[in-house]
Amino acid sequence: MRKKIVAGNWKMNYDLAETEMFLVELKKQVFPENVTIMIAPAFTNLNHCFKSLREHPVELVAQNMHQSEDGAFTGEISAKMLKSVGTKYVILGHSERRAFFAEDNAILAEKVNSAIENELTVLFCVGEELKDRKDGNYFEVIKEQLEEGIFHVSETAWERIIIAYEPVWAIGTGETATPQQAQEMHEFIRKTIAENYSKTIAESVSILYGGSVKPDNAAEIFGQKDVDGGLIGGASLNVESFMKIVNAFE
Ligand code: G2H
Repeated sequence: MRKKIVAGNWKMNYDLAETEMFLVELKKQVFPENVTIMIAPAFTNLNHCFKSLREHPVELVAQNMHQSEDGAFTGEISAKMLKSVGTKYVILGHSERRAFFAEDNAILAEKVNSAIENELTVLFCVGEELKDRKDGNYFEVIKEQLEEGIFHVSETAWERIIIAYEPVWAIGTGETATPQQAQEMHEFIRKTIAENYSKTIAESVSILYGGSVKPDNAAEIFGQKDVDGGLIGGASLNVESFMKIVNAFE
């Protein structure tokens, strides 16, 4: 049985006081047992969240990390540092990192290695741009991102990998992929993993959908056969809407 996951990607939102307000509300909630709930606050608030959520079934995710263990990389954060403050997961390859911070597949492959070596679980994002969707070459784009960014890892490393399909044209735009478009791509991703590794690995990997998931569209998207949950941006910043999404599984 694949894990069902709902992860909130806070992006560059919420300072410490705002984070604390969110946590106070979040800790009042009843969490379903069949869903793994994750939040990805800013680096500066990870340790506070870790201490605050110790007794609660909410996993902590970092939004990025540097590929090196340590050294002269001013302003960067390593996998080891993330682990030391209670973080178990890291988002790598988010389209905003690819677009605004020039993270290419080669850098992402190195980041994946460092995360796995440090026993973090990677939420590896892939997604095509609107032009690719319109040109009809979106499967090729996703295949290349997988091949160059993550298909170098060993079979055993797949225990620490989650894939997030986030079509760039649906991120923060209010435009969501249809459930059929999401299912079609998730099925393709699973098939591609099976071809490069094995059917067993492909069947065990959770593949999340991301891109304008909201309380009113989550159930239909999560109801697709190969969709195992969501990576949620805007709608995860409010506890009520986040919990509606968490509870959207059948
Ligand atoms: C996609 C998603 C979260 P949103 O970036 O990763 O954001 O739900 O705001 O489109």
